[in-house]
Amino acid sequence: MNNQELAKVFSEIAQYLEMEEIPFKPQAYEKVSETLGTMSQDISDVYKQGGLGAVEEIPGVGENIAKKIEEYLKTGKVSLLEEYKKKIPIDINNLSKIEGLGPKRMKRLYDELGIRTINDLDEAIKEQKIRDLTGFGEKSEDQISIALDFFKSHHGRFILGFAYDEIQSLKNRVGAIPGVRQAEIAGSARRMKETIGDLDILVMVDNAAAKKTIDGIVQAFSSLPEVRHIYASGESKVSVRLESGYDADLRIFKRDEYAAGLLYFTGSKEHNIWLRKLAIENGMKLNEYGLFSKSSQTAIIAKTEKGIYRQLGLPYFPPETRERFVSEKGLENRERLDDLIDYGDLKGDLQIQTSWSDGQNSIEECANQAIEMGYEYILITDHSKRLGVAHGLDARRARDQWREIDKINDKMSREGKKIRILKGIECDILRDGSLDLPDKILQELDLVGVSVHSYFNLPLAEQTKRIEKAMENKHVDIVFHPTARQINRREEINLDIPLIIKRAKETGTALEIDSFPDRLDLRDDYIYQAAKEGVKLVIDSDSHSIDHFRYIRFGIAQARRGLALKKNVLNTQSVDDCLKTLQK
Ligand code: DGT
Ligand code: CA
Ligand code: CA
Ligand code: ZN
Repeated sequence: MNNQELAKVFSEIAQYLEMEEIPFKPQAYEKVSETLGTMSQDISDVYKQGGLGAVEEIPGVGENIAKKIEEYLKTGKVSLLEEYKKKIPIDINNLSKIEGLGPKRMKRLYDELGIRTINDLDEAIKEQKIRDLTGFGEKSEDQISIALDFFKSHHGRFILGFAYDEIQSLKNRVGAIPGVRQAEIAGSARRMKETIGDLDILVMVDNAAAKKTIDGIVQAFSSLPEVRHIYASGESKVSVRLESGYDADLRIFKRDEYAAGLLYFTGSKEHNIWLRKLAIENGMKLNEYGLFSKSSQTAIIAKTEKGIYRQLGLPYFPPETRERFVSEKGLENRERLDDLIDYGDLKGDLQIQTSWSDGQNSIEECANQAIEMGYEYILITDHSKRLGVAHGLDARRARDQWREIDKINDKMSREGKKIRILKGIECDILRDGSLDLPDKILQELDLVGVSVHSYFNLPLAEQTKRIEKAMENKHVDIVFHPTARQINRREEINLDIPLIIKRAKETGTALEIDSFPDRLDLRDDYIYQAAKEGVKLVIDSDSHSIDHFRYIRFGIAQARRGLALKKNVLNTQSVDDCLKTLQK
């Protein structure tokens, strides 16, 4: 997959253009970068199958950008970027991950202090050099310093959702290597953690597999085009750096050992330690090669993960839940496993942006995509007017949109398509907790979602009050991405979470689990608390393109990690029930 690399290239070009203060173009490049970064089809396949013409079909891609894509696919480089890199040689890729450090500021830091890298930035902060630049000051220096600490502590972990397609295709390639009976992803990726440190791949071979077969698998894996560098290669394992930038460990197990290997390398480490302790307490021994009885140190007594759990007197823990079950005490939650929300339980998606604001597709295209997903309904939630950059809707355009939705609903039902398009909004919560659109608009909508897109740094009491006030509005049904974090980029806003959960319950407001891979907001611990309190939850994709609908998987995984039950999640219900329970 070249998509992620190419997305990075265009994002860097966008930032260079902005440094040069070239109007409009930066936004165009940034948009294409986002599209490439999240589209499901491999860009090199698009080009191979349909040439430049097909590339130009991609939303936002004109002739000029298409040619640059072609140049990259042919040469691995885009000359415009190479020229910029010579002129302004800074590590944009990392520096731009520092919240608050936009292109113009990066350029000034380079021009005036010679800052090219994260290390340079670190030193400049330690020497308190940044505060003396005009337009920066002590407060800016502090903010950059905090953002830098955040960057350092999260650096090196990859967002699972953005790497997922590549991981699946790698798994399939490994599965096709001769002698491989089965290949599976283990580790944090199997637990569907938000981010992964490295990738763990497990391979099963026959019990009788010869050393030659196993060596052949190690060899074949090491020479896959996805592998850039081999760190270490042993008898039945190999560690590599992948082209996409992260590391992968491959391990090979014989059929009889495989279940214990899978259990061990799925983790979490704490889960493993607990299981090993339970085994010892029950006179057994558990390691990555098997569960052994006391009487015989050689006979493996369980050949599936389920079997191992059963021997230990435990229910089967789906991988997503294994971080939450790490001691006897956790077992008070064991009956929640029976009713856990599952992939495929959702009947509708409740956060979809269309081309009416900053989405890429029309309402009708989104409705058709919803049918593909097997949904019965979707809620259209374009942004409200305060988000000028997103062309948010004012009252007049909201009304225009409702007429359009009515028309498309009619058209689709005439065509025999079973989907209901609901009228919604993603309305900005203003600084004081009031809303960006008047009640007389909100009351006309099927469902109203509200969210924070500004003033991220308010103190705890003020920020909490702000959300509370929004929830108290009788038209507000859902709080979207309640903590407003962006993984690897921005911390959560300051919120008194227990109080928000309590007030959500009292006001009958639902909290969202936003599935977009770099949001996953609420996070699992908050989902756990909210679900236990019986707060209404919804899971949706926050799609800005029909290519994003598939991200719903990560929101469902997040909900499972928080032990949310099907009944906690209201868009598992049919459209009428869902509306009845969600509307205040
Ligand atoms: P990551 O890679 O940081 O996202 O997280 P994991 O969980 O994938 O961790 P990783 O790749 O270091 O190891 C994979 C699994 O192997 C881990 O989830 C549990 C198991 N494991 C690794 N080291 C230990 C250990 O020292 N003790 C035990 N009991 N299990 C371990
Ligand atoms: Ca790992
Ligand atoms: Ca590993
Ligand atoms: Zn948006």
